Amino acid sequence: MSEEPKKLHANEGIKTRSNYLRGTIAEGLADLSTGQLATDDLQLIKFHGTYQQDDRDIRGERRGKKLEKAYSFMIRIRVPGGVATPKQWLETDRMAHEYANGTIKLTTRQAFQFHGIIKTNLKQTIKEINQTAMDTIAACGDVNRNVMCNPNPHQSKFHAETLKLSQDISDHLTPATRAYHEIWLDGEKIETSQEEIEPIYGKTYLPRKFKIAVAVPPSNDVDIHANDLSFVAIVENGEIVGYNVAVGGGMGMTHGADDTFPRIADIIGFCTPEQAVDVSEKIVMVQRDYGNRVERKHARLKYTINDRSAEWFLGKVNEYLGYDLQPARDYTFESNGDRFGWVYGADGRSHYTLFVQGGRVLNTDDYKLMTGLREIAKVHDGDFRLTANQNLIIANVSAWSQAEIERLIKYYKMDKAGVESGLRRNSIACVALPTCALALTEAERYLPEVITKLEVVLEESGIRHDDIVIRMTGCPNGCGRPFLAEIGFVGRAPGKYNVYLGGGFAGNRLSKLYREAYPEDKLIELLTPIIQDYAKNRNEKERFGDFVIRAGYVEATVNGPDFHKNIKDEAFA
Ligand code: SRM
Ligand code: SF4
Repeated sequence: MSEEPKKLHANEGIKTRSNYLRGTIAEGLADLSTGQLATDDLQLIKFHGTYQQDDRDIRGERRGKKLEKAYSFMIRIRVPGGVATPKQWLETDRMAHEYANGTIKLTTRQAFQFHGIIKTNLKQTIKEINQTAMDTIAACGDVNRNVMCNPNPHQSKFHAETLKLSQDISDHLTPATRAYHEIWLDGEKIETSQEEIEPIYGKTYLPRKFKIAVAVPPSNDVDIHANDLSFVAIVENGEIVGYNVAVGGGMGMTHGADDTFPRIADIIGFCTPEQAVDVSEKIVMVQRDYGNRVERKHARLKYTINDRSAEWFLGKVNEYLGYDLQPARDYTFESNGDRFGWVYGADGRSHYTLFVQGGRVLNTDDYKLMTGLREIAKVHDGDFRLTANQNLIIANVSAWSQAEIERLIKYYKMDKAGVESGLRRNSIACVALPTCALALTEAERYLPEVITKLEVVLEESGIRHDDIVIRMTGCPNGCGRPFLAEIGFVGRAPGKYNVYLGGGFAGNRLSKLYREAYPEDKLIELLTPIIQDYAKNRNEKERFGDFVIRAGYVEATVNGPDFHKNIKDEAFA
């Protein structure tokens, strides 16, 4: 007897019925009786770059008063390759105050996020974002997202080329539906009888989100191993001769479900610069056709490849391309962090990388970061570049404006940001509470405090200024890429974190679970002896992530499926 076909995930039905992502979003926006949208539309609005959320800090209080949750919306603004003009910065700042909660979040994928936008302001905000030549389409949803690009300010020649590639890929893979323009920009409505065609995606788009990055070695700041697809620039004789193609990286997993895991990407070949957009299209199409549409937790490209093999995947990609990818070429990554302070480009322009704690741009009583950046944007004639580590580069500063920008950086104390330690400068925290619906613990609001306490230990151990990559997320979805950090804290339950150690400094090795559901007030006590041991017994230039493996704190993780396997534990079982 033949097996019953498995039932597709409910989201597949929502996409199919949505008439190319329209659903009843427009009607929902017009309904003033509630601050929320219809259930199916909550999945569809993600493709338009927005999420419905509620303020979790006051959820209990409102429940007690029998009030509707405090609904609001998060908007993710696509910033192609992470490059924004000073005018776009000023407009983003304005909208953050006029419509959102007065802050801008610089995300781990080089985008801006607004939080706290009420439904009645949602359309106007998205409209105004588009008026600034930025948009929100496909910032989320089962499609290709914002394509990341190494911001590389000091090698402007390579940057121009890789930025163009990331923009070309992004444009090529943007959904073709007119729904976005109709709903948010009052675009002309296409008759429903007139079938729209999505040439790349088809009616049901992809099984799951899809992420692409372009890296320029030796920097792996875009963390290629967290992406479905990456292009790694290969430079020979001062020219980019092509790109290695990496597939099947990803972070998200579910606690207690060992068949979900983070995974390092496989390098499957090399393509010329002219082939790269085509390669991205065909890889997306293979995933469209072979990705799992039954189990959403198993739907990312990493599982498609892991379930079948990288060789099988390469065969399919070559088949879809109609030609073969060439063998991969050699390259080396040195780090996945940012390089702070001033660097001077060959073209006479200078660039300042500013540490932004948790990527949150706001004013506090003693640090007026938001005002400072606004003042800089008013006099800046270059651009701003968002890094994949939630930091900001004031890039392409001309010789005549450099003195003034330097003065503003000092006046607003931005030169003091991150100077406390190499740990802080290499930190990432995801948003988590109070806006993220999936957060089990704090992250952005808590990691700075943990780092401050660890800085005392680092100081006493004499390694305060050594670079160590530390990342915290409020759940195992991994938005801050914690499984690629040397120290990773991942929310497990309120007040409890899983502690992971041993990620590679260049983002090329996953970490391993060291302690499960560890109480937050014991984290410093847990890490203190390890930091002291590292300071005392490390080899010359040995990184923290390498040391904890050599010293036997954790086993090295080879790749995704063995992420949950601790050979040590087995030996003692
Ligand atoms: Fe993420 C979902 C925030 C980068 C893996 N992510 C979410 C949502 C939308 C929660 C939700 O679904 O309700 C979070 C919104 C929180 C809020 O209140 O703003 C959220 N993700 C973020 C950001 C803002 C974190 C940050 O602090 O910077 C990052 C926005 C990036 C962007 O501009 O597009 C962000 N998310 C990532 C990354 C890192 C990356 O891509 O380099 C990952 C891990 C890489 C990966 O995809 O494997 C990531 N986010 C997820 C997942 C798990 C996906 C999976 O395969 O299992 C979810 C949950 C989901 O998709 O169901 C998720
Ligand atoms: Fe939310 Fe989890 Fe992502 Fe943090 S890692 S932003 S808690 S989904």
